[in-house]
Amino acid sequence: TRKCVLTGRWRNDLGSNMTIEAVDSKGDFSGSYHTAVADYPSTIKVSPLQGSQHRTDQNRQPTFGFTVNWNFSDSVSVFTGQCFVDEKGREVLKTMWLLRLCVGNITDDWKATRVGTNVFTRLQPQKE
Ligand code: B9F
Repeated sequence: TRKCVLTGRWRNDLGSNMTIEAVDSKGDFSGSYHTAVADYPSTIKVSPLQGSQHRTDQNRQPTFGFTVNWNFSDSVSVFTGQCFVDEKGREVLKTMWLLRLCVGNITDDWKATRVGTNVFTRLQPQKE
């Protein structure tokens, strides 16, 4: 099987787009995230992401995590997942996320974290 590479442009099942820049020798990467959904869609802005991939070059289907700092709200999301190559040779990122909302009082902490899953596929599939 070919190697799954994080660098590039991706779209998820919600229609959100993200771009991941080069992964460095430590596995660190940065990028940008354009969410397709928000409570007030008119306020959406492309937001920065920072991530880390496990053991660069050691694994053909690497695990990774990244943080998105939503610059149009006071919330933060973290994603973790694995980069797979499916049976048709297409790269797929299977992820889970936590979205932390900012609440005004510690008594509201219980309702401040949302959880979900997202599946990303490459926007412009690369040839062999
Ligand atoms: O809409 C979110 C937000 C947080 C506080 C006010 C607005 C920020 C964008 C989150 C995008 C999530 C989804 N997009 C995606 O691609 S991150 C996980 C999902 N995957 C609305 C009001 C309170 C919480 C959400 Fe808010």
